[in-house]
Amino acid sequence: MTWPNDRDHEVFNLIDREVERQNSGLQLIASENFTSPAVMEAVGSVLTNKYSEGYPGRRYYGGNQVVDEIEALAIERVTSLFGAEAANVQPHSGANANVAVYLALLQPGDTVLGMSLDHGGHLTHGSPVNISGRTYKFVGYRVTPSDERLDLDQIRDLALAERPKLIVAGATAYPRIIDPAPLREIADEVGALLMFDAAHIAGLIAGGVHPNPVPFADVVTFTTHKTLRGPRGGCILSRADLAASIDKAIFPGLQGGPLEHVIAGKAVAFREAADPSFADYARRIVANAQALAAALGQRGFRLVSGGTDNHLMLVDLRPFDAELTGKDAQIALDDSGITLNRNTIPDDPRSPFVTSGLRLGTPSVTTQGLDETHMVQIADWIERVLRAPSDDAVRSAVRAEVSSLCAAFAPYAR
Ligand code: DSN
Repeated sequence: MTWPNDRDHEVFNLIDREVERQNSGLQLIASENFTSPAVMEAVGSVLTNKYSEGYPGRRYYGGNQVVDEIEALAIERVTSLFGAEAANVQPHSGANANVAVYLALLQPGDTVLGMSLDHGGHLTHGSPVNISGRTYKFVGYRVTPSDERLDLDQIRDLALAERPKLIVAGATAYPRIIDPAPLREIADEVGALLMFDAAHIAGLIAGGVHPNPVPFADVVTFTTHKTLRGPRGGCILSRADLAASIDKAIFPGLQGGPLEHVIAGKAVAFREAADPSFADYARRIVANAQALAAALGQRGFRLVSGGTDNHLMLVDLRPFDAELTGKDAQIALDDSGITLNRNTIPDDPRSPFVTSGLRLGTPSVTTQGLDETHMVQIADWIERVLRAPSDDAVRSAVRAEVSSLCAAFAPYAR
């Protein structure tokens, strides 16, 4: 064997440090989770060695007998999990999944309706700095100033005025249920296709706590690593008659060789999500988010839209401390062992780099077994740190307490 036999301490010591960071701090980034050892075993397998451009049964390279079975299994599992007619499991990411759908269904310059990024959408829902906004004419819908929720009348009026070819539903920073049924009605009324980007809530849908958009949307995209708890990657579900165009858009349109090791990880995750215990996990994610939101509300933080129906919440820091920015709050909490991200709130007067808000999510802490009483404890820690954001003594005291709780619930063996 020609492999070097000395261990690469530089890289593996860094990975050990990251295991320690994930084990000893609270991970409250709404789009993250702890994936299972079985998923990681698949992703770390020899499948990484294989080129398999094409699709099962029609590849451009030899030696794909096993890979074909793996990819076919992933497709079978995900279509059965969500009740979809067709699936493409090759997107390397959610962004690639979305862009491939546009490539399949649109022509440059076509009009699309999507949720504005600064109100909770995603870069690929038409941001001017993203390929989506540079290629297509995206028109953004927003939450209302009064209740900070989506307003179906506004979306319908916009659809009637703009006559989009596609309506994109879904969000990355919206704490409420998005009901796909009325969006289907609006799409039908204006003759548009409907794409539902379920990246954040795929696990809540699989667990049965949020409505499944598959019966309503022409296409559903999602990532596999957020609430769904699989490996980092994307997936597209569609009506059978759109499948060939979507397959062509992913390969050869946008990507080259698929990551079959990740596709194997996706297959493992789809099986885990079909287990009855996953429904309980999804229910507990939402219960924890609601407990955390309520506890933060009691401590002077304002919850955008008043609370949450899903795995995340957006906190407006201004009523708690008008001078405290999202950026400074994120840094102070990170230094206290509490990891989350700053986020704009609707109509934020500060820039997206600074922000007046924080986004918090409960998929990871729920995976490690924390419950509603722990959420109250977490809200206490957040309040303590943010009352004195530059106080080193407070930060180190909270960091020690966080670490002691996490030691009892470490997601990965040390
Ligand atoms: N970066 C993801 C998130 O945090 O929501 C979206 O792509």
